[in-house]
Amino acid sequence: MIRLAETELGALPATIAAPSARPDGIGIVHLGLGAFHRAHQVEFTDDALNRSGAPAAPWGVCGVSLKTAGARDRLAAQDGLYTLVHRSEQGTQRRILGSLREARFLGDERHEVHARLAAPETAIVSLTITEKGYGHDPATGRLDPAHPEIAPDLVDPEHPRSAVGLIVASLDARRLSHGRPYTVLCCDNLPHNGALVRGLVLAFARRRDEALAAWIERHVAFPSTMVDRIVPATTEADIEENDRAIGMHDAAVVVCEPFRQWVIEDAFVAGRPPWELAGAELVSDVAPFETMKLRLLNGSHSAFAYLGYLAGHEFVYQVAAQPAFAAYMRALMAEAAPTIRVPASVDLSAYREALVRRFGNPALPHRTKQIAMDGSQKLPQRMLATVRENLDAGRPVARLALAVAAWMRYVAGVDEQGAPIEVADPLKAEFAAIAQRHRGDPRALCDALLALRAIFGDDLPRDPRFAAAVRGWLEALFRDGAARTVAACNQRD
Ligand code: NAI
Ligand code: CS2
Repeated sequence: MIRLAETELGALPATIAAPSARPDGIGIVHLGLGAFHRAHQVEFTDDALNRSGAPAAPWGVCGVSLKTAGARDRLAAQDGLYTLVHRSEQGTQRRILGSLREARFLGDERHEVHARLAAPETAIVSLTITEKGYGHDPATGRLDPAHPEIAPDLVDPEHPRSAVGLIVASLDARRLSHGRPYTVLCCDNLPHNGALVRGLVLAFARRRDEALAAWIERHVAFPSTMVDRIVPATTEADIEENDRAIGMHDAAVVVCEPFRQWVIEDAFVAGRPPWELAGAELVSDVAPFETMKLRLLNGSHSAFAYLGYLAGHEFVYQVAAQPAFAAYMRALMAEAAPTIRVPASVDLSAYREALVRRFGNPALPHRTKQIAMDGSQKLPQRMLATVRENLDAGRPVARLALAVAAWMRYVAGVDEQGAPIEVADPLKAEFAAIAQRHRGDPRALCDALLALRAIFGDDLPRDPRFAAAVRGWLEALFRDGAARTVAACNQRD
């Protein structure tokens, strides 16, 4: 079978949309060449350039993987081209995206990556490196100088391996050469993600050189964003199915839901593509949108991941199809809703119902296990911030506490059939040691996990309402299982 490449575009079936944009120059370096970036930002860029009437404008993307060579290898062999597949009950749509012009791997192309980051034409450095990729303390948002990815970069800042180290090194090179800054655009599911990354970059820079930190503070922009589109990991079956549909081999296909949203703080120091032409919302304050999405969508997603996995459901749509779980999701969102400053443009109840439908999309198998990853990095913004605000206001936290207890039951590492759970998390070794120490004693297990300051801070373990609620649910999960515990929770007022 021929391989997808620039030279093969003419051989695509008429039903497959060829790239609507093919930028001539590179203006964006993206760190974290994963599925989400390629299903979201790249599609927005293709559409923006196409609708601007300048499909070749120099807003091409150089995608960089910091960790593994796989994505680079797959994409470089296809001139950066790949298929984006929208799947829903209404059907499947495919298109080839064209804005990704280069794929690099830091591990064996350090010089090329650094040259791109230092190039005056590079106006934006965007990121999707997952919540765990920033070397920060999730409970405080501050840089963790002892973090395994940050500490070596502080010792050897000329050869950074972390994203933060790489950004600081390239900004220093720009300061000392042509002096042109760029905009740092975080597209990860983190709270106030622009301000958070700004704080990390400045903290790292200050440890190197106060003058460098001052320059970054004065010249570099870090707009916040809210990003939204459900993009499961690509499977072998997805690749085979797509190859049959496009009549050629595409090793880099990405599958997603049709829905997409991107809300961006409009603060750029060196220009940006006209993303508003593709439906992106350029605003002065992203916070209401971000809080709404992180607490309602991602909060429910994580609750469904842990409770659904424990109840034996491999995919999110299977969990959403259970009336008791759908009822629980609605109640969980109702518990979080009072903490949300609803954006003027949003009908919150319609937004919440749309989330239930999106989770229920049977054409998009999204593994509960994938979402269950990195809970230590996700719980603070998805659940614990909501818990704090409700506790302060004397509002209920029962549904949130059940979701936290389900995370505890999951990281204890053994499922309801006694089979081991493959816990993926930077703190998994600590979880395993705690679970071993407190096997058979859910209350002690709960207290030991609550004592993890990097997740729960100093306040939540000491809050008797929260601690008692989580302890109670964890005991119920071990005694009755997830399905019956969710049903019992729904009986609560
Ligand atoms: P993915 O697994 O396809 O890609 C993750 C990328 O991050 C890979 O390039 C990987 O090498 C890199 N990475 C992982 N750990 C890293 C580290 N410590 N330092 C540097 N790079 C690291 O995942 P996907 O789907 O692209 O998601 C990535 C992030 O995008 C999520 O964590 C989330 O913040 C955001 N996102 C994802 C959505 C989705 O539905 N997949 C939707 C909205 C946001
Ligand atoms: C998911 C998100 O894996 C996860 O943690 O909750 O990636 C989710 O799919 C997106 O945020 C949807 O926009």
